Order: sequence, then C-alpha cells, then structure tokens
Amino acid sequence: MDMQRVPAREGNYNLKNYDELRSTFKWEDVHKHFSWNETGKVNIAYEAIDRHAENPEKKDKVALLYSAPGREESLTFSDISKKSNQFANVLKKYDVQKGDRVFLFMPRSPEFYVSFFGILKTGAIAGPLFEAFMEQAVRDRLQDSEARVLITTPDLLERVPQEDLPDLEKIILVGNRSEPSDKYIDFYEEMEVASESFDIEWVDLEDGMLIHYTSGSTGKPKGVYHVHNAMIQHYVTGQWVLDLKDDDVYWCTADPGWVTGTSYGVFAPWLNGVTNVIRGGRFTPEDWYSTLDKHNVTVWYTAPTALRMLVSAGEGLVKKYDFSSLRHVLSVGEPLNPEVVTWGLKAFDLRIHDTWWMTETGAQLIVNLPSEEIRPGSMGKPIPGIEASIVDNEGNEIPPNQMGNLAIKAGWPSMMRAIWNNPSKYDSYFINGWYVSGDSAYRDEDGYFWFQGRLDDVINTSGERVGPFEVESKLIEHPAVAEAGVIGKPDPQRGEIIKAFITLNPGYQESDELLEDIRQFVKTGLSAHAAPREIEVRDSIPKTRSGKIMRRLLKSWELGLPTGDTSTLES
Ligand code: 6R9
Repeated sequence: MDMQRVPAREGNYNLKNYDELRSTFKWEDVHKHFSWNETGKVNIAYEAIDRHAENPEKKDKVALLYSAPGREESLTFSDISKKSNQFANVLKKYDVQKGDRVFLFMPRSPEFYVSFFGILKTGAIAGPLFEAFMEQAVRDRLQDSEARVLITTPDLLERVPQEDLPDLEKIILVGNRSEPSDKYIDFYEEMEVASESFDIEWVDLEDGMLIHYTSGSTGKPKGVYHVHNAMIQHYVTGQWVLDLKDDDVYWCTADPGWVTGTSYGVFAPWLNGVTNVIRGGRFTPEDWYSTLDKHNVTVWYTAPTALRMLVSAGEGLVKKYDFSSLRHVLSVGEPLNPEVVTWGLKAFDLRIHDTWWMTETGAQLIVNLPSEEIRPGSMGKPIPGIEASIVDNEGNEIPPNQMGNLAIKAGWPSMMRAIWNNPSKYDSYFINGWYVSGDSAYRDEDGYFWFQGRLDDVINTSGERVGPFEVESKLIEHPAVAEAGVIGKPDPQRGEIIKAFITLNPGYQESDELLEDIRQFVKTGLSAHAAPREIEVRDSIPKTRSGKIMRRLLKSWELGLPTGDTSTLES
C-alpha cells in the first residue's frame, strides 16, 4: 500500500533543519538551558514549577487549566509552587525521606499534580497508579515498590489491601473521612496548616524520580525506574516534537498513571512553561471536541484509539466545533492508521504526527517532526541524539526493508535506569549495546521506521499495555476456571481486544451468566481495561512440555492462520 505522502507545511517551527541538527547535536548542549548547569542544584520539580514561579513574568501565568464534570479550576505556576511546598512539608512531617517511594492512586485532579510535585520536592520517588486499578493491581505495585506512603481518595481506599502491605505506613486521604486512625492523614486539614515555603531537596541527576509499572509477557508488572536526568529529554522533545511555544495551550489526553501522562502530561509542557489543560472524566467525542474548542487548545497529544472513535463519530459532529486555534496534533501508544492521518487532514486541516516510544524509554525517540514529510503508516525518524536501528537477535544491524528488532543505542537521557528489584530483567533488555524494544519494525532507505508488531505476547488494547500473565493469573482465581490462556485479538477500533481461552473445573457448565461472572471477576479484581471482552471455553489449553501456555498457537487458531511447528506441544 503506497499512501500519499504528506509534505511538511510552512510554519515557524522550533526545529526546522532536522538533518543538520542530527549530525551536530549532543545531549550536553541541552544542559545550558537549566540553572543546575551553573548552580549544581538539581530537582525536576524546581525546573518545571519553581523556576517559573520565581520569574516575575511567568509566576501568574496559568499552568494548570483543569476541567472535569462539575469542577473547573486553574492554578498558576506560583499556586502550584506554593501548594506543592505545602504538600512537601506534610510529607516531611511524616518523615518522608529522599529515595522513599510515595505512591498516588487517585483521579486526575489539581490535588494529584500538587501532591506529585510535593513528592519530588522531598527527593522521594513518585509512583502514580491508574485510578481504574482494582485490588490485585494495587497490591502488586505497592508490594513490589515497598511504598511507605500512599495518597488516595476515600472512594478508592477499599481497593487498597492494607493487611498485605506491611511497608505502607501512612495513607493521605483526599476527601472527607471521619474515622480517626494513626494511619490516615487528612490532606485538606494538613495542607491548611502547612507552610508555603519549603527547602527543596537538591538531588543528583541520576537520583530516582519516578516509577511506572508496566506489563511484560511473563510475571508480574515491572517497576520501570526513571531519574531526574530525564528532564533533559522531556524539555527538548517538548521543543522539537510538541513544538511548544510560550503562548501555547497544550492538552495531553493521557492519564498520569501511564508514562505519557507524566512525561508529556506533566514534564514536557511545564519544563517549557506552557499552559497545560487537564481534562478529567471519561472520553466522549462531544466532550473532547468541546475541550479543544472551549480552551482554544493549540497543541494536542492523543492516541489512535481515541482518534478512531472520533472518526466513527462522523463528520457532522466535527462541524459543530471551532478548532481554529489548533495548530499541531500528535499521537502515541499504538500504530496510527494511515486512514486516520487522511481523516485528520480533512477534519482539522492538520497533519497528525505519530510518535514512538515506551515506558522504558521515558521520552519520545522516533517521531514525525512538524518540519518533515509524513509517510502515513510510518512512525517517522529518530530525533537528534538518538540512534535507532533494526537488529537481529544477536544485536547485529540488518539492512533496510528487512524486519527485525527495533533497537536504540543505549544511553539517552530519559532511558530507564533499572527495573525495580529486578536487575536480571533490566539486563535482558540490552544486547550488544542496543536497547531492544520488543517491537518488530523495518527501516526504509530514507530512514523512516515502520512498526510491524510486538515480538512478545504483550497486548496493546486502546493504547494500554496489558500482560497476558496477569490476566491469566486472575482468571484462574475464579472457582470455575481451571486453566487460562490470554491473547490480543485484532480489533478495528481498539487495536486489540483481550480474548481469553479457558477450561472449566469439574462441576461447572458453560453459560452466558458464568462467562459474564468471570469477566466481572477480572474487571473488579484487576482492572476494567484488563477484563477479557471475549471468553471461549475449550476442553484443553495448549501448553509446551515445560508447561508454558502456547499463546501463539491460540492466536493462530483465532486468526485461522497456519499453526506451524507444534512439536513442543504437551501430549
Ligand atoms: C508511550 C507508550 C509501548 C508500546 C511499544 C509499542 C506500542 C507505542 C507506538 C506504538 C506503534 C506507535 N507503541 N507507540 N506502536 N506506533 N507510534 O505507549 O508506552 O505504554 O510502554 O507502550 O506501545 O508496541 O512497545 P507503553
């Protein structure tokens, strides 16, 4: 399929000559944009918030423009600076130390962002959890990280299995709770009496900043550990890729429980001093269009599933809104269909710029820049400072137009520095000096990268990474389920949906009610996005002789593909 290429348009872009910069750029060049270059005092919270709050021309600028059903609020850089100081004082009062893990489990709200920066100001490591997580997902993450403090809401508290979390000393509750306890701290009460000034903890560039849990194909979710140094790349990709300028109104639709919602929902815009729209509540096409319209959003970072849903909502709806402020649109998380790029040209008269990166990479690596031609279906080219290639399983580069492992030369600023508590897992990402992504792709003669699929069994449903092992583990906790194998099944809207194959324990009969009960069991035990949309009951689940579920075979059956070599099949 040779889609029409979409040429770059004239514009006052921050980065015009990409190829020239590619040969001259060094990451060290970015250091001069930060005050720590001279003072030696490092903290990403200072650079993103306090620096602007100290600047008479910036301090009263709106940093956070929050809107959710029933709540509209805006905070200036000065407001966030003071409030996060207050929150840092609260954490200090309860003895939070540099390096402690402090987790957040709450919906997007001004309190979330204030708490997040308060954590960073103490030198503690922040761990944001997606608000839709249920008990098992919360347990796994808080246990593995040995979090000492959790910030949550009274509503979400019931999903926190406190009896299984011996390290969790304090829970800070955002909302009313009458029951007095040594463990619970009232957010609003404490904030009221906390001082607005705080001596920020200066850290090292290589000190811990953030942990995001993400799924692989085996085992429990892994804690991807990032350091303050990542700000170099958040800042510079905010300039080059998001093309942020001082008067922009920027909206990133991702939740801060996922990496896009922190790297690009928090750091990139605020390191660049830009007004950042945070929209709470659920997705509807009307709501999203009116958010763009009402706030005069100029730069918009979103995801293919949402864009596909907007395409389905039809052109009639587009015409009801005014998108004249919008000038730059980007996408991440899953393959961006060429059809969606074509639709973007019609609906907004704008190009949609695909970007590729991962939780582990911390920031964008392969992108479509505003000043470059777009080849619909391609993720684009590496940003300056990044060497990307296609390698074989031994880490040798392979020629253009051949599929292989998408790999990045290790050592960029925002690269993860560890998998929490799991050094061997961390090491397994690297071969021959290359970070091997787990994605397969090829590179064309002109250096554009084309995504082909995942090489492991990780599922990407609506842009969210789900590990089949986690879902299988939950499924077999249901009394009716004996064995389970879980795969991603291609879906035109969601990219993939989760499909489970199960066998039943003796005494259970397949019925619609039972299958719905099993689905609900995963939904309420793990999380809604991890619940299988389809469940198929079988007599047996194919396994290797060593007992591994053969998800590949299940997938081939599902897709009606040849099953290849099944000689390792058990029995
Ligand atoms: C930022 C983020 C990472 C995985 C990645 C790949 C898929 C991300 C993509 C894309 C095709 C793109 N992915 N961007 N696939 N085109 N532009 O999404 O992080 O949640 O860790 O997911 O998502 O498979 O390996 P994360």
